[in-house]
Amino acid sequence: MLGDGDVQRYRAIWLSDIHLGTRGCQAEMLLDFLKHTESDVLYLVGDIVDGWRLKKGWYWPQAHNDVVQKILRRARKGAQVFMIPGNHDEAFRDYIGLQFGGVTILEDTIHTAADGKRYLVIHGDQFDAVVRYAKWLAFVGDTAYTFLLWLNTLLNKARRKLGFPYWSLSAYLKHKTKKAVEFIGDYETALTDEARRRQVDGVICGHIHHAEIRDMDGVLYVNDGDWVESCTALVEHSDGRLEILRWADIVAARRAVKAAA
Ligand SMILES: [Mn+2]
Repeated sequence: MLGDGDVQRYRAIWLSDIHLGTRGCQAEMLLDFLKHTESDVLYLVGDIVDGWRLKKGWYWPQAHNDVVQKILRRARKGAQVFMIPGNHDEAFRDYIGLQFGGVTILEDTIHTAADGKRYLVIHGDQFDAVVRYAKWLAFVGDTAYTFLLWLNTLLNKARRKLGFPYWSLSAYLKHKTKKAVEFIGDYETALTDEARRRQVDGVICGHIHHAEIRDMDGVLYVNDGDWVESCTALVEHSDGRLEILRWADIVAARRAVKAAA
């Protein structure tokens, strides 16, 4: 259990689908995560900044700036920081191999864990075309989805005022949709097929806003989730063990302990 001032150290951290520049971005929750964690390596696995949304209108509150500053500070303090662009921040794909403020931009990369296991780290949108329910995916980023995220933010503002913990409306709805569930399955297959092709032990990706660690016939499928719906991060412990942190649950547990004290 993390107290207010505690910082947990990990070998590596993966964050993706933060969507800075959108109203759906749970930046406050992410700032809390960044305050309480450290790592030797930090992977930003795509859709960190939402270029699509920013093109339509500038939305950049202080908290979004703070996220960028906190990440750059990690790079200055000696953490290895890699950014792997996604489809919403594909403008960065023009700068593959370059370094900005200590952040190295890569198309994709291989992470070697402490236990020797090798993982392909990639955003995942590259596989949209081979996935049957790509239509559902196109939904991510469009008006209806943006509306849903807005509703989610509003709902959680009200919940917070009433003392309830964060709860993702959009993640809940996604699980209720049969097509969405089928799509997730196809996406997992496409990504683990690519891991097999590259002869690695697993794949670490993002893109579909659904955190998961699953063994797919001997190849590990890992998705670090997102910071617009579920507020999840992937971490590697010192022994190579991978774990998904659901930060809203961690914040709620911390508040409960504080309230009981
Ligand atoms: Mn994406």
